[in-house]
Amino acid sequence: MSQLTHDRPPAAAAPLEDRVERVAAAAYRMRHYALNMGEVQGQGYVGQALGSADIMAAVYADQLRFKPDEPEWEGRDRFLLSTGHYAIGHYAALAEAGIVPVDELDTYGSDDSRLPMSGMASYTPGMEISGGSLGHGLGVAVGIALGLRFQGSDARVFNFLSDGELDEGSTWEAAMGAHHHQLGNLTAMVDINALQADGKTDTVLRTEPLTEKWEAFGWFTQRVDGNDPEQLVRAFSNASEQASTTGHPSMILCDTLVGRGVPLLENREKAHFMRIDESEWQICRDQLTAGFEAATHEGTARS
Ligand SMILES: Cc1ncc(C[n+]2csc(CCOP(=O)(O)OP(=O)(O)O)c2C)c(N)n1
Ligand SMILES: [Mg+2]
Repeated sequence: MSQLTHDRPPAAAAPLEDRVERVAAAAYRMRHYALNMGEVQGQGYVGQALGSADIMAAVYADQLRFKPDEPEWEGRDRFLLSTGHYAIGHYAALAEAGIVPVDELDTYGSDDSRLPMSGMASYTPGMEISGGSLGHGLGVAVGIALGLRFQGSDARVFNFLSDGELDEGSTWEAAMGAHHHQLGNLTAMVDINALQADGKTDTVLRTEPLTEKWEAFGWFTQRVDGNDPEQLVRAFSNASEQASTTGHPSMILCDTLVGRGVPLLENREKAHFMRIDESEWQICRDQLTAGFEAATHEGTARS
């Protein structure tokens, strides 16, 4: 069982460096979980899970209020995964959070598993929406954030989007709605991995300049290295501070690297859906561990 059993956000009381360390350690474990799940099927959206692990770790280990034994607790903050294909990364976060048992990850993608390859709300505890049809998450998030406000709840809504979802008009309609209704209880993150199913984002549909666009839509917007736990933790703190002072919805644009943490996978040509040889999984795990240990050692040597 992880230590993330909180009905108060852990960010509230801890010094910045403790928060960063906790997020980095959670992301490291989550990357291992994702590799283990990928190995069960021999393939999958492993690159996205590795690339977005720091973002999801920052949400689950630093921001979210939830009760692991009571996933539908009314006072919980809502985490909405717009992108059903990122479910493998979300399952890793749910395991780290103690909402899904770590042992259950072995059933990933199998018949009768609660962990199907695309995220589905009716199967998995802690999965708020079924996000297979891209471009709907932010609209649902706006509705939930509005509903919570009508109910007088102080729960927050977090929506995780991919950069491919910015091709969808529905995302921008929702963006306008969030600003119109001054949804300060809504924070969205985009995993800008510069990749989509059909190729690189800038060759499919150019969406830049993103900071300017989100600002023009009335959102408090920050752009960070989405693989840097410290930048993420600081951005989430700024977001909640802004929300309470201005009431604006918050956008955190996160530049990430597909496969992050496993050099063997970081520059794969076919990165959207990866097939990984039987012999490569252990190499992936070893590379992940070596990278994390080197970074931890560097941190210790510096301090
Ligand atoms: C509305 C909709 N259109 C198309 C798809 C098919 N599809 C599944 S994943 C994907 C790529 C979307 O971009 P992104 O999420 O950025 O891809 P990734 O970074 O994971 O490669 C597409 C087009 C879908 N699931 N829903
Ligand atoms: Mg993408």
